[in-house]
Amino acid sequence: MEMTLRWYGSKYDTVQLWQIRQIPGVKGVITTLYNKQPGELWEHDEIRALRKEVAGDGLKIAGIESVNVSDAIKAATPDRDLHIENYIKTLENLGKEDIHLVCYNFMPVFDWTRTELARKREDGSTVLAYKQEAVDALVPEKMFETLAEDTNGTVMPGWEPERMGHVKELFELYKDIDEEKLFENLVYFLKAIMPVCNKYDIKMAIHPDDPAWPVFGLPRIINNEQNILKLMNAVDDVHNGVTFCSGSYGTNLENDLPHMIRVLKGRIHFAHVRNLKFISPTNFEEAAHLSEDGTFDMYEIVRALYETGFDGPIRPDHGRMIWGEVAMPGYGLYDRALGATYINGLWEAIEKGARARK
Ligand code: DNO
Repeated sequence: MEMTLRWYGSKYDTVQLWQIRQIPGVKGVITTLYNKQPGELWEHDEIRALRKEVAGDGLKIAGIESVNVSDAIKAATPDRDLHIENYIKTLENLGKEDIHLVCYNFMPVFDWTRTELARKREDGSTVLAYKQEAVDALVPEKMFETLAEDTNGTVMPGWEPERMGHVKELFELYKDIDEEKLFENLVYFLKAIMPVCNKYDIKMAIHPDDPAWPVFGLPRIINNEQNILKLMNAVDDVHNGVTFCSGSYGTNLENDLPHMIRVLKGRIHFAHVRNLKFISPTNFEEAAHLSEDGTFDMYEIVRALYETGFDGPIRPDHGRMIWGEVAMPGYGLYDRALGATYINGLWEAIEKGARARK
């Protein structure tokens, strides 16, 4: 595996590249052109400039998270083919800059959903949290208003004001789209981009739906073992792969995470490793990465990745806000650095243990 940290770019992130470089074992970042709207073309020179900036601090771009897929593609509106054409050109431009991993999601309207951005824990740290009753009591257009105060002045991924100003219209697009139709649209998109992915060896890694059940009545299709395997089989090409996000698949306690990693062997191109603590099956908060702080056995998750030969980028995910840091909720420096260090420790122990037993 290759340890990385997500970085939103110098205009948007409170964390600097030089700080990332000082985290033991981190040699690359997962980044994006954060100013781009879904459906827009990423020009070659913009990607080149980003690569050079990252290289200037001694790091590499280990992958892109995300090249967002537009609602036109997800809902198959008349603009779909134009947006796919832009997506293909974007992939080509990424390939020319030697970038071979792209994370994306296929969630309608909203990317990840949380109902609190700063729930206080016993030790005084704050974390992202989700409570189904809070979602049920909200109209979708109001979700962002209720959270706005806690974003610490940052733009959160997937919650861009440009899109969130049009939530009602976005909902309209999906009024006739059920799970089956959404799945068909995803397959249409993947089949269209596979030739360019093959040409430049770009691994597409779909991010699971978070939480892994329908929110505000919108369909969800990447949420469990059966559905992700269905997608792997529908487009049976290694470039159609998975971002294994323990914190997203893990929202559904019926998902057996180490088992899912094993059945997805060879198709996991990117891993997000984080822990959750459940108060009830539909009320959870994000914990420190350490197993004992949450519900998941992080050792078993990392062991499954190791034993299936996972060799792609991995990153700690949403961190707690600790030590007085003011940053994008979930994306501060301190707790993610602790997470990276912990995962590195698990990996080294598992690897050396396996070698010693040979
Ligand atoms: C949130 C992230 C998501 C993820 C996208 C991938 O913190 O996990 O925004 O990056 O869903 O496209």
